[in-house]
Parts: sequence; structure tokens; C-alpha cells
Amino acid sequence: MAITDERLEEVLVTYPDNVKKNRKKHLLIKNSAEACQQIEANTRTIPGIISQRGCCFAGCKGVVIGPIKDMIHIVHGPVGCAYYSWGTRRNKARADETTPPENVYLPLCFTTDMQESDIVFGGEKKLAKMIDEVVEIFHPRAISICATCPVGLIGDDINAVARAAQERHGIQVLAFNCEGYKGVSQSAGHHIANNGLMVNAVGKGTVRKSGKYVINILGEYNIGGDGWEIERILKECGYTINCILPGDGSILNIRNLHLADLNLVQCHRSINYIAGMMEARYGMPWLKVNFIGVSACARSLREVAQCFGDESLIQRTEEVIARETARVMPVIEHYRKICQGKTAFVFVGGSRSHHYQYLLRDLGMETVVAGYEFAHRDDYEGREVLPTIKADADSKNIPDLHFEPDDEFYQEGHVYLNMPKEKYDELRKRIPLGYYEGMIKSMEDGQLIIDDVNHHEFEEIVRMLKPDIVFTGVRDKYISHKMGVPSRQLHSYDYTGPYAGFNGAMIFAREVANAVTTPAWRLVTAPWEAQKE
Ligand code: CFM
Repeated sequence: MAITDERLEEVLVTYPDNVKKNRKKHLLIKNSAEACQQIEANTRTIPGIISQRGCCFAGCKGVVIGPIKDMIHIVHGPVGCAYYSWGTRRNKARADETTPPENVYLPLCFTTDMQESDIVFGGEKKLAKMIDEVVEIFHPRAISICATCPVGLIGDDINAVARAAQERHGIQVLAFNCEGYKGVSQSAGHHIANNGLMVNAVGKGTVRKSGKYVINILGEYNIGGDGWEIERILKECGYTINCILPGDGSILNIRNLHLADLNLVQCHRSINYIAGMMEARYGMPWLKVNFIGVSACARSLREVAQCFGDESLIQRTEEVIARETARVMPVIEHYRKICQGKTAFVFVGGSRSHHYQYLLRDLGMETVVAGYEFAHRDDYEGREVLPTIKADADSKNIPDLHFEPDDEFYQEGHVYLNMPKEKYDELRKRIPLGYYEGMIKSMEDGQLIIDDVNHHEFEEIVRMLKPDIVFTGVRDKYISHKMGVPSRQLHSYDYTGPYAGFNGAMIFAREVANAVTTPAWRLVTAPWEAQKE
């Protein structure tokens, strides 16, 4: 059954007036007759409502900084903040030619484990001592310190501790003031992490990789091995991958991030700040891509090749697309027979709820509801033109880039080029805007778009629309199971992956086909449903 304004009203009816007024702005039924539909996003969740969002610390440490494999990431705060931001996201990493196994620290969890006495007397000494210990035991190339709420509240100066430690040990110690309470969601943490990397790491290296078409893949987190699959495909097309930031990435490569020709941006929310800042600082163009889904993958590969405009690259790309498509389509077709016509509710953080709709379309499925936890309006509404980087202080007006006024590159206020100006202009002219369209535009009439869903709305909408499958995170997974609807986690991919690229599409198709054909969830009757009141 399709959603209508009246039915949406039924979802909101239990709210007090002011809450209802607020929430209405975050719910939208797609209607292409309206020229540009707008949705409220990136605003504060109403206190008392059970949101799916994470905190600023989660966005900084958990998302952007944590996956850097050759740094030791110290969580300055309670052990719970450290434990729950470690491991569960399934961002994978392994040793490579520049990072030996002993420098890969992701299997370990580091925290100062703040106790009551540290809160009362301050935790700076404990933090400094911990840095000394990890340097002595592990000899890392660099260290990060991420602050949690209590650290901000008691005012520990983690920047001073970092500076002193850096001098003592001669390695980089980066401090991130990403206290959980900052901002309205993890989005604030992405920002803080992006700015920190931009100021302290990007541009510090000097090694340009040899090879043609040198590119970075930004905002790829290697969840379940996604990044490795994307890397495989791009290498086969003939690209030289300078750095994947941050999935399976190293601080060594991040320092050389500027020594590439083009930035691909896979996550459209968490890392576009770095892409934008690199364009302003180094004149490196960037392109939004989507490697989720067979058709989306093919389109992204074509668009990247188009940026370079080199005939041999374009031809090689077509060969790879043809070969990979021929290989995976029989498998996709097999599962498509099972999935065809099924409906999905897709609710993920700030990027995937759009990306995965392409893969679902490959399987003949319809996304009846989609939403983001913390996306900004441009993720929903799109942007018709590339943000223009001006070679002057106006760059502060670029939407969503939020240059910090004290960043040195902002004050210098001009564009550096890492390539001849003509080449840059020519490259930028070729940037396709396909994936800049935002989620609303790519959805169909009558489908529901929802920002920052809460548990009440989630349950009501699942009950009302009865989707065949819910794609979400661990917070909603079991709610939908209790309601008899199967789910797959699109944050951690439960226990599987990769889902990206051509190989990932096959794995995803199998998982979804299994989920929608498993009768178990629909046979379950919860005890409270079996009992008559
Ligand atoms: Fe980007 Fe992400 Fe996402 Fe995100 Fe995240 Fe994630 Fe996500 Mo979970 S960086 S915005 S903060 S694509 S952890 S890998 S799945 S909410 S949609």
C-alpha cells in the first residue's frame, strides 16, 4: 500500500503539536510535479526522541580516523566509548608493501579508561603516560587522541598533551576535540576529522606513485572489504591508486594524498570536506562516484574515465565493464527472479540509503522508504552545479565546506595547483554531475523520504507499508525481526561483504534472496502477541 499524506498523519498523530510540526518537515512524499522538493535535515533531534544517530566522537574516531591502520588511536575517555567504537564497524585492513604487520593496530583497542578520580583531578597525566607506554611497546608511526564527552567537560587540554608528546617522541600525535556532545550528529565529527587530517597530514608527504592516472578514493571505509573490491576493478582499468582514505589506509599514504590527479568520492557525506579543501588548496578536481550496484559501478567507471578523456583508458574501461558484467549477470539474474517486485525500507547514515537503491534496482526491487540519519540537505536535494572554488577568501561561502577561519590554507586564501592550470581546467570541465543529484531526484513518485527516523516512526511505517526487507543498522534490526520483517545491516553488512563492486553485487544479491525467502521471521509470534490482554 502506498503512503499518502493522510496515512503519514496517522504516524504523527500521537505527537504533541510542536513535535508534530517539527517532524513533519523531516518527512516527504516524492512528487515530481513539485519543482524542487525540500526536506529539513541536519538539525537537532528533539530531546526524548529515540534517534538512530551517533555522536560527534563516533563520526571522528569511529568513522574517519579509526580505520587508519598504522596509527594508534587512543580514546581519551571511558572504556565504553573505546570498546563500542572498535571492531563492530568491520572496517578491514591488512599489511602491505609499506606497512608491515606489526604496524597494523586495528585489532587492538586503546583507551585511557577514565575513572572517577581522573574526572575529579584531570586526565592529562594519565594520557601522557599512556602515550609513553604505547610508543615504548608498539613504536607506531603516529598516534591520534580522540576526546569523549567527559574530557571536554572537565577541560583536559589534549592539544597540549599531544604537542608535548610529539616533541618527546618525534612522531606525529594528532589531537581531535571530538567530544560526543558537539553538533547534532556524527556529521560534526566527520568535519573535525577532515579538518585535522587536512591541517596535519595531507600535503606533508613527497612521494608521488609512479604510473598513469593516479587517483585517490575518498570516503571508502573498506567495510567487509568493499575498498579492496573497488581497488581491484580500478586497477584493472589502468588506474594507479595513490590512497584509499581511510579504509585500509595508512598515515604514510594520507600525507601523499595531494600527489594524485583526481579524487573519487564514494561516501558523499563524510569526506567531501577534504575533497573540497583539496580542490581549493591543490587544485585537484573531485568526482562523486557510486560503486554500489552493477549498473552504478559501470556508470562510475565510465565517468571516471571520461574525466581523463584518454581514449585508451576509455576503451580499457569498456573492456573491464563488459567482462565483469558478463561474469556477474548470470548470478544477478538468478537472484533477480527471487527478488523481483519485492519492496525495501532503506535507512542508513548519510550516503548509503541513496547508493544502495541502484543495487536494489539491479535486483528488480523497489525502495518504498529511504532515509538518512544525519545527511545534509544537499544529500537529499542534490546540487546542480559543482561548487566553485574561487581563488580568494570567498571560498568560505562554498556550501557545506565550512572552512575553519584559522586553517592556514584558508588564510592564505588562494588555489595551489599540483598540475598545470590548463590541465586542471580541462579536467574539471569533464567532471560529470550524475551523482550530485541527491536522493530525492533518484526516487519515484509516492515513495517516502524520511530524515532522522525515530523508533516510533520506524515501527509505524514498517507496520503500514509492510516492506519485504529492511536495510538498516543494529538498532532497528531486531525491531523489524520482531515485526516479522527480515533485515540486513547496511552499516556493518552483518557478517559478510563486500557488497561494493561487481563481486559485492553478487554477494548482496545472494544475501537478500536468502533473507526474503527465509520463512522464519514470519512464523514468529511474540509472546505478548499470543497472549490476550
Ligand atoms: Fe559515509 Fe559510511 Fe555513510 Fe558515514 Fe556511518 Fe558507515 Fe553509514 Mo554506518 S561514512 S555517511 S558515518 S557511507 S558508519 S561507512 S554505514 S552511518 S551511510
